[in-house]
Amino acid sequence: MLGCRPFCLGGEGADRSDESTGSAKSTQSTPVRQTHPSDRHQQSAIMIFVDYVKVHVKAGDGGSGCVSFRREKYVPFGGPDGGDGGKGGDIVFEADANLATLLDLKMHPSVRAQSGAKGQGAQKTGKSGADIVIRLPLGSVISENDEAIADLTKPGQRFRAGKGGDGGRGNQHFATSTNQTPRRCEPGWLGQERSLVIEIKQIADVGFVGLPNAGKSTLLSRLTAATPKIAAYPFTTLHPNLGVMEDPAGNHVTLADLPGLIEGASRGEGLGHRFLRHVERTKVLAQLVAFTESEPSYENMRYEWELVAAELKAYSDKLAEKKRLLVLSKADLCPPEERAEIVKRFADAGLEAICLSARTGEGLEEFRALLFSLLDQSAENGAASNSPVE
Ligand SMILES: Nc1nc2c(ncn2[C@@H]2O[C@H](COP(=O)(O)OP(=O)(O)OP(=O)(O)O)[C@@H](O)[C@H]2O)c(=O)[nH]1
Ligand SMILES: [Mg+2]
Repeated sequence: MLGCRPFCLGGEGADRSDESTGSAKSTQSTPVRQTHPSDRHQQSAIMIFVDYVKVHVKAGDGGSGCVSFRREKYVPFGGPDGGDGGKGGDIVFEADANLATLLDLKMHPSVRAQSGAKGQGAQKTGKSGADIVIRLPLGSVISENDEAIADLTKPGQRFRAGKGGDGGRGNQHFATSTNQTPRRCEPGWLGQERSLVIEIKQIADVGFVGLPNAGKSTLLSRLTAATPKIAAYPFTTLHPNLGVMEDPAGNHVTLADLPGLIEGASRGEGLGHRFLRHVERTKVLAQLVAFTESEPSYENMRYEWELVAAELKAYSDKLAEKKRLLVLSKADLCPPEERAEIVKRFADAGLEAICLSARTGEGLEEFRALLFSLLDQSAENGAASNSPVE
C-alpha cells in the first residue's frame, strides 16, 4: 500500500477540536467541527490527482569487460577470451491513454534501472540490465532545466529519458600483434542520470474557466457524457475533467472543465492557478459568467469577466491572449428583459456574449454548434475571425 500524508485544502476540511474561544470552561462539550464526508472526498481527490512531479532517473550502468584467457587441454596459447559487459537498462516513459494521474511517480520519485552484468570468460557477454518503462498519462510534458524535452501526446508514444551505459569491452578486443596477452579491459559506461519535471497538460480543444459555481461542470455534463461532480458550493471541482463532444459527421471536440478561479488565485488563493496549465494547449477558452438570482447586473458580471482575465494574465501572457468566449450561464435565473439589457451592454463594450442555461437546455445547441465551427476554422487557418471571442 502506498502511504499518503493527510492533505488539507487551505486549512478547510480539517478536523479541529480546539475551536472554542478561550472563555471560562463550559460544561457543554466543545463544539467539534466534523469533517464532512464530501471534504474527505475532496481531500482524497486532490491527493489522487497529481499533475506535477519532480523525478530523478538513473539508467543502469554498463557492466565491466572481463580479462580472461582460454585455457583448454591441447590448446596452447588459447589467447584472450574475456567477454564484454552487459548494457545497463534504459528508462523509458510511455504515454498511456488509460492513466490520468502521476500519483505513482509522486510516491516513487526516484527511478533506477538495473546495471549490466560483468563479462565472463569464453567470450561471454554479461547480461544486460532490464529496461524500466514508466507509463504516463497522455499530455505529459517532460522538462529538464525548465526546458521541455518531450511531449507525450499520442497513446503508445515513447521517450527514452535515461540511456543505459554500454558494457565495457573484454580483453579479447585488445590483443595486438605485439601484445597477444592483453590484461586490459574496459569498465562499463555510466548510465544517464537526470533530474526531470513531469507535468500533465491536458489535451483539450476548449477550456472552461470562471469563478467557482459558475456552472462549468454542469455545462460539461450537458454537452458530453462526462459525469463531473456538481454541487452548489465553491470548489466542487478539484481537478480538471475532460469530456468529448461528437457531431453527426464524427467530428470531435474535447472540453476541459477546470476548478474555479478566484481573485488572488495567482497568489495561491483558493486552489491557486496551477490548474491553468491544463488549458495552456486549448485553442479556445470559454469563460462562464453566471447570472445570479439576486439582481444580476452588468457591472458585476463585467467585473467577473475582468477578474478572470487578470488571473489568466498573471499566470501567463500566452493564456491571456488566447481566444476567450464570453458565456453567460444560468440564463434561466434572469428575466428575459434584464438579460437582453445585459447582453446589449456587453455588446456595446465590444463583447459578444453567448447566453445559455445548462438547467433548461436553452442555448446549448447553439453553443455546441459554435464550438464545432470555431474549431473547424481554427484548424483551417489557426484563427476564427468573425466569432464572438475577445
Ligand atoms: N439555475 C441554474 N443553476 C445551474 C445551472 N448550471 C449549474 N447550476 C447550478 O450551479 C451550481 C454550481 O454548478 P457547478 O457546475 O458545480 O459549478 P462549477 O462552475 O463547476 O463550480 P466549481 O467546480 O466549484 O468551480 C450547482 O448547484 C448547479 O446545479 C443553470 O444553468 N441554471
Ligand atoms: Mg465544477
